[in-house]
Amino acid sequence: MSGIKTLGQFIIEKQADFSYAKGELSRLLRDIGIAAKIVNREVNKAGLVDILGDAGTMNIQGEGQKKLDIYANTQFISALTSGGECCIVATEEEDDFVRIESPVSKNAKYIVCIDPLDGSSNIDVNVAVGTIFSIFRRKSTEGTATLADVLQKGTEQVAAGYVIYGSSTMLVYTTGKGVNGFTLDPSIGEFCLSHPDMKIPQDGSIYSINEGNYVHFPEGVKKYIKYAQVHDAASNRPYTSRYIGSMVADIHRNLIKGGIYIYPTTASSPNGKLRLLYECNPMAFIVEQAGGRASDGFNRILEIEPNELHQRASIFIGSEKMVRMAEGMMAAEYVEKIATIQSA
Ligand code: P6P
Repeated sequence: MSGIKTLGQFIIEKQADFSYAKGELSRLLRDIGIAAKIVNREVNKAGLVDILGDAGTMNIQGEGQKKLDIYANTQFISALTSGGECCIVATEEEDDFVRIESPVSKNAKYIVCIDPLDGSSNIDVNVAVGTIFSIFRRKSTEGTATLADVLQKGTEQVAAGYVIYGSSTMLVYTTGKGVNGFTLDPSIGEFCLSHPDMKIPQDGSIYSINEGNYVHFPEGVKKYIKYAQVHDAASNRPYTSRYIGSMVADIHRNLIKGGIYIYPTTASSPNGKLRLLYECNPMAFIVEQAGGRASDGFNRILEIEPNELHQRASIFIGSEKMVRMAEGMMAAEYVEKIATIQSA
């Protein structure tokens, strides 16, 4: 395997970057990689085995769960349990956090927040889906970890990553020292370094948003969409609209090509749709580490104080110049609202 660097080799090599590291985080990332390979196998067989379609259950969000949602959730919890480095898993598919209690997890010090299979509405139509994970070190030092160990700001993450099950399967992660991408080579069953030191272009010409919700968008978002559609060759406009319906796939494309992904407040999601702990925070950590920007339109995502497990947030994430432009239009709307109130 000359010239190939596997995920495992890379993790061990980078472990030296952390003086405190005794291998626990390395083993935790290994465990996630193992579960991702198992989920990938089922995603790739979907359609051939009875893994498509609805599970007939709802998650706490009131969303219908797909069979593959449940399968992926089970695989990641199982891998994290047998790996012994994780004491709590907070997952989109469980109402409450899952405390990992096994003889090997007795001194586990990591918390994993995860969306086991994001974009699962796309599974039945063979469109890319993904896994998103966020890793914290528990803050409590005695007894068993509690909800307070889970509800940490995004700035406290020690690692974050996603897996995209697309034309190829990739695992992209950061531990706060840049972003690296690994492509699964099925012939050897290993994730191999394929995208070292990923950097998002500072500007771009792709915008990703579900324009079907246009009438319910904040005025600042409406203004940004109209700005994106103006013909102005000097600024590469009109931009291209690309919306896959899988956050992982849309953000992965924007990470490579440049672009902005926006999920603002809408009538059906007055606090935004995406979940702070296991969607917004990890993707914000990754994009910031790649040189991009992520906010809720006003505040840095990573600085938002979580109050509950499945807390939602608006998200504007991607190329720094594009996010700043959209934030400027959100701020202008806010200033206009204040002026209107004051002049009333
Ligand atoms: P809508 C998938 O359910 C998800 O959480 C993201 O992956 C995706 O970008 C978004 O929701 C799609 O939501 O309301 O546009 O269908």
